[in-house]
Amino acid sequence: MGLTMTEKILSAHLVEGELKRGTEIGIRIDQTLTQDATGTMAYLEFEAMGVPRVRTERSVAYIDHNTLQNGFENADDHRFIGSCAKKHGLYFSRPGNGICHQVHLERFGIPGKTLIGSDSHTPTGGGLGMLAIGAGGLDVAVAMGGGAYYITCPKVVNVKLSGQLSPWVAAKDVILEVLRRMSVKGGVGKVIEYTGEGVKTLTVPERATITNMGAELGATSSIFPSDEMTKAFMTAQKREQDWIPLAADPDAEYDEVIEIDLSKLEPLAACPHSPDNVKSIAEIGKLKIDQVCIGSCTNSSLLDMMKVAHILKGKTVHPDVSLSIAPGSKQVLNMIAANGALSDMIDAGARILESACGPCIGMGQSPNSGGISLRTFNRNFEGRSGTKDGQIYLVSPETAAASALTGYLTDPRTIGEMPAFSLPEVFTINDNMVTLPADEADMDSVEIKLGPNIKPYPETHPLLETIAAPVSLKVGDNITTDHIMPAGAKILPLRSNIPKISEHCFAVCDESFPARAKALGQSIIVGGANYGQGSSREHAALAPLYLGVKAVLVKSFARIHRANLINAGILPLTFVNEADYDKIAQGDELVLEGVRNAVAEGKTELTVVDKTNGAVIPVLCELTGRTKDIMLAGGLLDYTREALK
Ligand code: MIC
Ligand code: SF4
Repeated sequence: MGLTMTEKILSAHLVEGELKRGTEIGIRIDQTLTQDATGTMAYLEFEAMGVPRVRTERSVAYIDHNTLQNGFENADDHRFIGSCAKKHGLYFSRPGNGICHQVHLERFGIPGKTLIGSDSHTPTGGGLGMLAIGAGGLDVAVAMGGGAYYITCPKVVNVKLSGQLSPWVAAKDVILEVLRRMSVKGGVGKVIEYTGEGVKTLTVPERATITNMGAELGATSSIFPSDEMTKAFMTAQKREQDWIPLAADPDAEYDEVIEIDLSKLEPLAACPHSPDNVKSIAEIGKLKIDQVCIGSCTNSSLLDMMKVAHILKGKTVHPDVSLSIAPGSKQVLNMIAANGALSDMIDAGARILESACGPCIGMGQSPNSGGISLRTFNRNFEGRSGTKDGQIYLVSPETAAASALTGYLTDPRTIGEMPAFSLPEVFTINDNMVTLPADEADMDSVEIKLGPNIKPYPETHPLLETIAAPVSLKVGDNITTDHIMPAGAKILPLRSNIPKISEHCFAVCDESFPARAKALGQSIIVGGANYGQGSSREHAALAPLYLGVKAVLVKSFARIHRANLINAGILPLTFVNEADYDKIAQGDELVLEGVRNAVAEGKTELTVVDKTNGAVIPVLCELTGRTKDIMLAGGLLDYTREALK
């Protein structure tokens, strides 16, 4: 039987387990990336492990999320991360150099390699034929130290592309179509592999738009073949020596097959408040808009910017619309500055932002009250824009630019003929904003620079004999990490300070939660399906840990968040019968008798007794050998410390 691309990369990197779907495997990690909003914690954790130098082939620390510097906090984080990178052997991409995923694609990604990143959109690297996976900071810290990364051996879905996109229909519309078909839960436990004749019509940055938003499917990763198109991209980045071919065997076996004829697609939009709430522009009809934001790791490549500039050239942004544009990297910004495209954008009235995440994570450009905002980003969760009642639609750069001119959601196919756009033969290369690590001989003299807002990892505790605690919060389905631990300009600067940031935990759902949980001392959270979807932020586990949450009982979990809970020593439980969710109310006293023993003995079916109403509820606690030991130890940090002794 032939192999899928995923199986080829996994088998070349397998260090533990067998490639049997659904079982836990450990893989060797070639590259890691971090960004600043998760990076401070990741480097505190790395330091706590006591490994002097990273043991990967390449590890890069990026600064791209917290670049507002609305106080000393972010600048302190940047300085801390820079000093860690220098000392411990990492490349350091300074603020201004661009969004981690865009820069990694341009300058560091290599087909056939494994990459994990402390950011859920790390699968962007799949556009180059990497197996790139988003993970919690602590998992990345362990991988930097040379440890394996553990995942459930994924199912593999084949998305077969045929045909070619029509003019003004974009890669974004492809992934929105996949989201429409599969939903935000459809990718859990799966890698999405793109094959078929249509693949060769898509450039690497277009492929990267598609793999980037595979995160919104809940998928472990998404991957494209490495072919002549990949080679051309890497040659244009002067990295042809790193290119290798990669393709699935013709007789590879897939768990699911989805067929998409690119020529049949039309411009689409994800409507509020979920990336899978997808409709065609025609279906949505005439929608007056207030704001357009172009950029983010999904759609900020050179070609995206060239298309936007072409649409805006010689025109003026509609008087009722604010248009902001953030090119994805210094390379992109440099090139559009040199070829005049930037000037066309400025001329039309676009507000040019620095090459960073910016509005995507609520760092500025929040829309007006109830404002309708079109964004080329990947997430439109409620409140994420910084305006609680903001209505965010996710669209392609082409749709965004056309709409910015008319003031209405506009099908870009109505704006006239599309000229041919192609990638340059050579990109402008200047890596002067990437600082190299100190030589091994000099590393001892590098001082780690902390700041007053950088607080240590919260206190952990080995798993209790019995958990007896009230339900401090009950929430519904599809709770995102933006609900659990919101970001944005006010809260993001607190990422290095768990006691402070925990005061905002669940602020979107219930502002009284942090004080209540703290007063209770110990408690349990109850939730619905797909709990913890979205970001890789381990803060969504560390803040509950700090607030005394001992277990989270839900209908189902999103992959990265479940791993983060285990890493933080919080017990992840799922209902055996989903209907039992209705038997528990907020405030009920729950008891898990003898839970430590049961976990130690490898029991997966446990019982929760609701002391308030007498209900006896069977729950699943699926921990394998390694995750079981992590749980017993009180989390991955304690477990790793023990293992390194
Ligand atoms: C996001 O898009 O939500 C983020 C901010 O990039 C996060 C990481 C974080 O919360 O720091 C992600 O996607 O993992
Ligand atoms: Fe940054 Fe947004 Fe991409 Fe997250 S999704 S890495 S916040 S640009």
